[in-house]
Parts: sequence; structure tokens; C-alpha cells
Amino acid sequence: MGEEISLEHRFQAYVDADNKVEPKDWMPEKYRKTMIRQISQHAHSEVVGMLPEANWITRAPSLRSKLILLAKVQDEGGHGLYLYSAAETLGISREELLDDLLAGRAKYSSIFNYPTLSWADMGAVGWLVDGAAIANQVMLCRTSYGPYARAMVRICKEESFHQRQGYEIMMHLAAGTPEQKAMAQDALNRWWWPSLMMFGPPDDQSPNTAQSMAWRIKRKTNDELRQEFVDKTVPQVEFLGLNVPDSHLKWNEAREHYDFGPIDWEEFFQVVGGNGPCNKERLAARQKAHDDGMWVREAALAHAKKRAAASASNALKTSAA
Ligand code: FAQ
Repeated sequence: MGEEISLEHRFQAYVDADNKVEPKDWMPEKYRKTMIRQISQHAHSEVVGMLPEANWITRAPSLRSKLILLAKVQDEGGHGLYLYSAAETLGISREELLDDLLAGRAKYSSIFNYPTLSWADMGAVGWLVDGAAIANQVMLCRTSYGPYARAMVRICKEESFHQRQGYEIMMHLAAGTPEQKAMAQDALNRWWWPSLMMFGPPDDQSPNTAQSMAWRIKRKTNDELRQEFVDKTVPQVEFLGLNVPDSHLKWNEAREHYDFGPIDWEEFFQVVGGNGPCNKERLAARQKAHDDGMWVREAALAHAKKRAAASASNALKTSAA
């Protein structure tokens, strides 16, 4: 018991000195569980996050926009893979992580439970959702768990491309016909508040923030990041000639930040609890992809077994010779 406490003190001093924790280092069990929780939720978000956009690949308005959207969605699949691998370094298998997702035990970002109703939503998702993801993930490049921090560096570079892809769509629509501008405004209206919710509950209702800040998993709180996102994004809305759907939004000279209206946390908790507009559809799509891919997993395993048996028999022959 005393030894455990002194290990915990040493661990805290180690992260306080800004060192990275690596998979084989000693870590408190709660740190390991927190990292598995956060990294796997993040991986699930990337993979489920492919679905709202995949909806528009076949309906992209030009070959160029289709290619770019395809590349973006493919990047998200890649982010999911790095992140599942990072989670696996903590001693959990990919099968367990996926079982938790498909059984509804694991969370993924609330944002992906909203529908993508028009092409302008591809603009709003890239601009706002990836913009919010970057705000959160730039901080995570300095998170204390080494494999997660390193995965984040590449992911952030790709997210910057995604954010520009979205903003470019919004620029075209906002400078287009009155109907196109109205589409852009409608998408902004629907995605603004859910994007602010992505940062998680307010700090005083966030059970994990204090410990995660102490362990340098999180470097900024949910409210700090949300404020940064609003401050950065409002001028981008103004540049587009659109309006933020918030009558309380106002620059606060004294704080040097925008004040913004109350967030509907009841809606957030409903969506996180499984009752958002698309939760069931998203999980059903993941379950179908998992079932459809079963033969690939089985074939890969059978092939790996065959190769292992062949190399074992070759090794036997060599040692007998
Ligand atoms: N949705 O105590 P906290 C992307 C949960 S990637 C659902 O504040 P924490 C790329 C939270 O898990 C987007 N659940 O928790 C892309 C906790 O529940 P638990 C994903 C949420 O962990 C773009 C409970 O509420 N990014 O978008 C949400 O300290 C476009 C209490 O919350 C990441 O995952 C939410 N929004 O802070 C892909 C980044 N917020 O687990 C495709 C990594 C909170 O105790 C298209 N994650 N909850 O049962 C993080 O930075 C943190 O986990 C937070 C939450 C900030 C999300």
C-alpha cells in the first residue's frame, strides 16, 4: 500500500515535469483506465464521424469536391486506426473496444448524431466540427500519454486540411446565389450549438476534468477550449457575411472574449444518452459494417495462422537439418 502511494507520488512528479508516459511505464490504474476511455471514445468518434459525410460522397456537386470529400473521410478512418492502436498499447484489445461501441457501452462524440441535410452541411461540418476538433486536439499534442500525443500531431495536420475544405465550401455558398447563401446560413444555424457542445459539459459539471488536468492528460478545460473556439470562429462567420444564431453573442471588452448565450445542456445529455436524432442509425450502420467485414477478418486470421504454421514447420526442418 505504502509502495503504491510512493509510486503514485513519483508518477505525479514525472508528469509534472512534463515527461511522457510510455506503455511499459508504471502508471496508476485510474490513469490507464482514463486513457483507454478517452482514446477509445476519440477513435469511435472518428469512425462514426465518417458516416454523416459518407452520406454526401455520391451527391457531391463536382468531381473535385467528391475527391476532396473522399480523401477527408478516408483520413478519418485512418485517425480511427491510429487511435485504436494507441488504446491497444494500454492493454485492451480492439475486439473489446469495438464490442463496447456496438453494444452501446462506449461513447462517441455527440456531434455525429445529427443529420447532414444538405451539401452546405459538408461545409459546416468541415469548418465547425473539424475546427472544434482542432481546438481540442492541438492541446492533446502535449498530452502526457506518449502514443496518444504522437498520434495527435499527424491527426492535427490532417484536421487543418479538413477545416479548410469545409470553409472553402462555405465561402463558395456564401458568395453564391441567395438560395446558396440561405443554405449556408441554415447549415450554420443547425451546427453551431452542437459544435459548442463537442467540448463537453461545463467545467463545474465535468467529473473528469480536475483529475485529467492534474495528470496533464488535458491541458485546458472544456470551457476554456469552448471560449477559444468561439473567439476564433466568430470573425470567420463575419467574413462569410453570415450570422451566428445566438442573440446573446457580444464582444466583451473587459474580458477580451465573446460572451455567448446559454447552451442547451438538456439536449446534450439526451444526445449522449442515446436519444439524439441519429444515434440508432449510426450504431446500426457500424453494426452492419462490422458484420459485412467479418469474412475479411476471418480470412486474414486464417492466413496469419497458415503462415505461422508454415514458419513453425520451416523452423523445425532447419533445426533438424
Ligand atoms: N460527446 O468529464 P468530461 C472529430 C462525456 S473527433 C459525447 O468533461 P472528459 C474528428 C465524457 O466522455 C471528436 N460524450 O469528460 C472528426 C464523459 O463521459 P464518461 C472527438 C461527451 O473526457 C471531425 C462525460 O461526458 N474528439 O470530431 C462529450 O474529461 C469531423 C463527462 O465529460 C475527442 O474525443 C461529447 N461531446 O472530456 C471526425 C477528443 N463531451 O466517459 C469526423 C478527445 C463529454 O465519463 C468528422 N477527448 N462527454 O462516461 C477529449 O478531449 C475529452 O474526452 C472531452 C471530454 C473534451 C471530449
